[in-house]
Amino acid sequence: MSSLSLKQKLKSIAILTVGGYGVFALVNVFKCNEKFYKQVVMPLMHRLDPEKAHELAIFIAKHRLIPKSSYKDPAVLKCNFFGKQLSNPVGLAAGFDKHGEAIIGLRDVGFGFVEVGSVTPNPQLGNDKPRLFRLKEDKAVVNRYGFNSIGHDRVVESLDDIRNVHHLNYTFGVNLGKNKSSADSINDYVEGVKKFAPFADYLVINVSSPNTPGLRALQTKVALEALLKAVVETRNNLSQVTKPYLLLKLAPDLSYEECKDIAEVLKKKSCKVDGLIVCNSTVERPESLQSDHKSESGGLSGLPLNDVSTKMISEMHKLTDGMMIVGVGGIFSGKDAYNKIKAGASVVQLYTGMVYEGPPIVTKVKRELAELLMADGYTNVTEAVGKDLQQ
Ligand SMILES: Cc1cc2nc3c(=O)[nH]c(=O)nc-3n(C[C@H](O)[C@H](O)[C@H](O)COP(=O)(O)O)c2cc1C
Ligand SMILES: *[C@@H]1O[C@H](CO)[C@@H](O)[C@H](O)[C@H]1NC(C)=O
Ligand SMILES: *[C@@H]1O[C@H](CO)[C@@H](O)[C@H](O)[C@H]1NC(C)=O
Ligand SMILES: *[C@@H]1O[C@H](CO)[C@@H](O)[C@H](O)[C@H]1NC(C)=O
Ligand SMILES: *[C@@H]1O[C@H](CO)[C@@H](O)[C@H](O)[C@H]1NC(C)=O
Ligand SMILES: *[C@@H]1O[C@H](CO)[C@@H](O)[C@H](O)[C@H]1NC(C)=O
Ligand SMILES: CC(=O)N[C@H]1CO[C@H](CO)[C@@H](O)[C@@H]1O
Repeated sequence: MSSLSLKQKLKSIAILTVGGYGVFALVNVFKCNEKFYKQVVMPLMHRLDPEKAHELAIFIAKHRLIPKSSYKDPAVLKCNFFGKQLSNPVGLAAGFDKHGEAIIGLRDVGFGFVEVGSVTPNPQLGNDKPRLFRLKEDKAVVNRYGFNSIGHDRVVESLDDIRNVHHLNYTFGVNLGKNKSSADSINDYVEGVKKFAPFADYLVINVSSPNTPGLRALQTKVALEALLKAVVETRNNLSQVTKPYLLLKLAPDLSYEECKDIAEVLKKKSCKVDGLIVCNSTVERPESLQSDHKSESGGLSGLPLNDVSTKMISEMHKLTDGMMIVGVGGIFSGKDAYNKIKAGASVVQLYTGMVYEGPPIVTKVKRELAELLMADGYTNVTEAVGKDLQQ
């Protein structure tokens, strides 16, 4: 070494350093390193237009270019999801894999289950671009995609392939939408139940707030009853042995009175769905928002939704006497997931967290959740469900 000139020394140090960083970077990508994604990969993704970044993420997941997570789900994360056992309770929320293209890749990332959709009966383009905005300072996203969908038939083809060619033994649901121009929205959901029943473990229909003062109470209740009756009867009439479960997804913009009305309707035998998803994105804009894009119209998701969602979960848990709840809204950490579970959620989902931290967020949430459960002396997730409400 001593015979090398100073220039040569500096050069080799430079090569080692740069080369070292390169190798380090590669290893980290392949290990799904959390910090590396958060600090390097995702900021690079964020130089892209948000919708382009979403397309790229789908492409990567579809072609299984993300290596399988090496994290092995510990026993404490095992949970029961309508009789099926999940290896962990952290699912992917609707809106990411809208067309059911990337389920296997998303399983590799470590999600316990995936929700495809929303899928509309006929293909539709959705709203004009731009329609997706990052609110970076708020760790939030505003979207007004307007339910762009390739339509039932093409998504059915893809799911049929996954179940009957790949024989995938993995839990996924389909979120059913309605065509924008549809005159009969009940029929759109009924069609969805029939089309996706052979493939999906569960199906989701949604209730957003009409957001029209005076149009509340009675009309909401009557309309909801008609919708639920139709989908529940359609599901019950299916001839297949294992029928899909039905979940109702609620908007956080519903008032407490509206939530009470919904809970009342859900008690009727003819309207009995199997669970709730709490909650969808919000049309509200909290005062706390800092980002430039805060006034864009559309649904707001991410951190600002976290507490709103957790509060709504505990309200619905109480109002429905402990109906099964999928908790979603602003989950970025194991603690966020744990809070929702203690508020009454049996499993959770996330979406926006992945926009900011990439796929490693799944392992992070799972690892932290497992630590919190064990620290509190639980042997599995199910034992902690609703614990905050029993004290
Ligand atoms: C870009 C984007 C698209 C979405 N599309 C749908 C959708 O098609 N159907 C649906 O039910 N929810 C949709 N959602 C709502 C999410 O499923 C979820 O309820 C909401 O984002 C709150 O979770 P989060 O804060 O973890 O993102 C979408 C959310 C985002 C960010
Ligand atoms: C979780 O624990 C409870 C009680 O300890 C037990 O009854 C249940 O079967 C366990 N669930 C799973 C999925 O292991
Ligand atoms: C599917 O996987 C579960 C565990 O996740 C297992 O208990 C079950 O036997 C599997 N079913 C089939 C048909 O392989
Ligand atoms: C879907 O949209 C079309 C028009 O885009 C509408 O006519 C139809 O009623 C909707 N429902 C179904 C089930 O096709
Ligand atoms: C379900 O089956 C019953 C009995 O065959 C029938 O009367 C009813 O119309 C069916 N409902 C739906 C929504 O298919
Ligand atoms: C969710 O909320 C948005 C607005 O925040 C609304 O446009 C949409 O219809 C709701 N439902 C679903 C299934 O996304
Ligand atoms: C995807 C979808 O069909 N969303 C619907 C949710 O429910 C409201 C009404 O409550 C509809 O306006 C949305 O189109």
